Amino acid sequence: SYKFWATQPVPQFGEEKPVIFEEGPLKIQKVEDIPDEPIPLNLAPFRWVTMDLTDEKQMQEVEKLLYGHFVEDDEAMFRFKYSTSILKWSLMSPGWRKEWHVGIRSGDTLCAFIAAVPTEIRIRDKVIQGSEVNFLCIHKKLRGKRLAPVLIKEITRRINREGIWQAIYTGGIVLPRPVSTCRYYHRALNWQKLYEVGFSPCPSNSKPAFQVRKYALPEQTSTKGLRELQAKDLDAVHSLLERYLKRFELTPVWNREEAEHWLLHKKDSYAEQVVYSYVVEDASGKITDFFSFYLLESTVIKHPKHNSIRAAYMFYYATETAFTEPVDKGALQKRLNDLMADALILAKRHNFDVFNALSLMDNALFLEKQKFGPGDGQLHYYLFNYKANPIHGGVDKK
Ligand code: YNC
Ligand code: MG
Repeated sequence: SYKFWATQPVPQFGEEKPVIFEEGPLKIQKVEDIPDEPIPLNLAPFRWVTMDLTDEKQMQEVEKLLYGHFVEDDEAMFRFKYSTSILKWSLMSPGWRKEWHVGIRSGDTLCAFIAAVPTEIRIRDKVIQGSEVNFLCIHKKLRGKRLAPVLIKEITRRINREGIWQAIYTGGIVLPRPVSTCRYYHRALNWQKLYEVGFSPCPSNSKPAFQVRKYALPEQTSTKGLRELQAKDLDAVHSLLERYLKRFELTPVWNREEAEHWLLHKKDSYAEQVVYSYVVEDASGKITDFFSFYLLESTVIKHPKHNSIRAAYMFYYATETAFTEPVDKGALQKRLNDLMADALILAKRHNFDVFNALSLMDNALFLEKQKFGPGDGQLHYYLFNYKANPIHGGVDKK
């Protein structure tokens, strides 16, 4: 019943048993066989455009389209609100190409968008030059017209023209065929507000005042040597993260420039801080741990008092505690809990309302203890043109 996805180089449902098979591309092509003209848009009055996100006006057009039409929850209470700062961070990462910021205009109005950035992806022992696709968005009045497959085919063409044949993407909906599925977890920082906007219900056996107390946090962090990430820490953090990510089966591979882009906040480049990163420096000056989270607001649709929720999303983290010989899982669990307890305090200090995390990496070791609760949402991970065995979110290899 997936008319479009049944025609694409992605694993189909029911095709293979969950057994070990050789992993790799599904379809091999050559750049010279990829059309150099856009996919026909047989739908007047629409036309393809390449969005120039270095032009503030065009950046704001993308922001506006997403502001009104991007991802909502099932009950249409909240909608992701991507600021121009977070769009710049997400879409202008090292190696970004203007041609991968694809729009459809009707007259002067931007009415659909899809985007990608290049990224190296490691799937178990193999590393591929790939792309990450996001921000697929069609104006609400143009839904159900089979425009999404056209956008997907056009961005595929533009990526293929650069000799890149694989992509990673995520979504809340089920498509052929997830390589992994994670659950969202939420930790209230400002419970009262989350209650008022209808995000956090009050359990029937509890009272608001009790819930507020349950989620209260200390004023001060407790990890000795904890401080904000600085440019001088990047080599150490890059190497620590690289080693830490080897513990997992599906990860990006960052060079030094990418580590800097994704982790270090640059005041002069962003109107608003997007990424918040912290390191632990021990008495000898060695970086032993780091963690990071980023800001993504959600619009509260139709609420008399609150316009938006400031959500912190757990990003990358790593700790030397993972590398003790012999492996000491208890010590790792304790260290991660100490670090994440401090991450919550820092997020609260920066006025975030909620801390979100997925059931991946080592998060299972701290989610419950740090009072995260499972949400309704799932996030499915997909690979385009790559056959891989299922990846079990959060299960570390060892
Ligand atoms: C989706 N999210 O199944 P079938 S996530 C992929 N990802 O095809 P129409 C999707 N495919 O089932 P509408 C999809 N949602 O017949 C729908 N589809 O095979 C498929 N929402 O097209 C769907 N953003 O145009 C069906 O649908 C076909 O008008 C139907 O538009 C869909 O960014 C959408 O949730 C999502 O703006 C654009 O509802 C619209 O409903 C919308 O009739 C709100 O389309 C915003 C929203 C999605 C966020 C995201 C990741 C996108 C990944 C796309 C796939 C990339 C593949 C790799 C390409 C590069 C390859 C290389 C190398
Ligand atoms: Mg459509």
